[in-house]
Amino acid sequence: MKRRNFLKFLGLTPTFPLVGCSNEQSNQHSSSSDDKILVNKPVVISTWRHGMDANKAAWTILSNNGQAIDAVEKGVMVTESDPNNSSVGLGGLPDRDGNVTLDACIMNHLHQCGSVAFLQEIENPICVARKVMEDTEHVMLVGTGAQEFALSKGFEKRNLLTESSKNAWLKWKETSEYKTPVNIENHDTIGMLAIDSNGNLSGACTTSGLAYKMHGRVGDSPIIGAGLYVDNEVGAACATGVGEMVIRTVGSHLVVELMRQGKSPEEACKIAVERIIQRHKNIKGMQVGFLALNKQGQHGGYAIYEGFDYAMTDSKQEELLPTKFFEKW
Ligand code: SD4
Repeated sequence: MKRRNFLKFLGLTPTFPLVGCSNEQSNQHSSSSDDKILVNKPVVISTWRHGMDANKAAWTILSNNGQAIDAVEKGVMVTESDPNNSSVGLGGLPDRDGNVTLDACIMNHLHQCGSVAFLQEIENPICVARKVMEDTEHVMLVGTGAQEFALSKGFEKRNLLTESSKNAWLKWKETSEYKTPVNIENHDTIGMLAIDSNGNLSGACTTSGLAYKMHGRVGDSPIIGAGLYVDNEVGAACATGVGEMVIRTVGSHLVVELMRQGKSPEEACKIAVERIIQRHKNIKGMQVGFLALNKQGQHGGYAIYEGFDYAMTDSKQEELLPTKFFEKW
């Protein structure tokens, strides 16, 4: 008797069994009856404390047998539309010239993806990214082209600079001193990963990027493989933090490929963080965190610095989990 069937026979249906034990299992299609027994699903995870509210919207869909792609889109929209979040969508801190410019991408279980970058005056860039994925033959639209596309799809222009983000920018302008603002205290990008009741994975990532960045700067968040990557045979990963460091190491793709080789989500994220540290000379004070979710519904994260939490919701719990971090400075 196969080990899986033996455990089933004993009535032991461990949540995360046999993960990474063999290619045979990780390559199985989600509809196999064995997977249905072994996989913890649905599950949704997302970056930072604001992920708790975003997860609630995603869970409404997942708990009603909805699709992961709908869950991640609706989930991160909550954060995009929250004026109190200063690094995503409405109320996001602007670039050094006072423009709020947004980056977002989405990827589904069919390996389809869509992305927008340097998009202005559209409150929910994730929905535009989904339209790029579904209604065009392209993956990525940027700047005015992305905005024209959004308007053609019925999205409306809106001023995304709130009183408070405008005041913060005006205060910053008094010194105009540019320090990479993403340090261990200041993170807001939302990345969300979900596995639905059919065992299909999807992910979404959306941000207004680094505050007071150069006009035209694009980070990792809209770049498939950097800020987000999904491979429905293996798992999904997303990143938060200083995007340049994530782009240089194609971080989320690296995490997924490490899970393909049998690493757990947390181990994969840890190795990706170590790669970033190895490849950069001076990263003191600069945070990067990864989250990962595998095909069995296991999840984990890892960051350069302490303080990176993630929201996790499954049928048993709704909680904010701390990640481990690099300790060997
Ligand atoms: C960026 N990765 O634009 C984003 C910023 C971020 O938490 O994640 N902030 O580089």
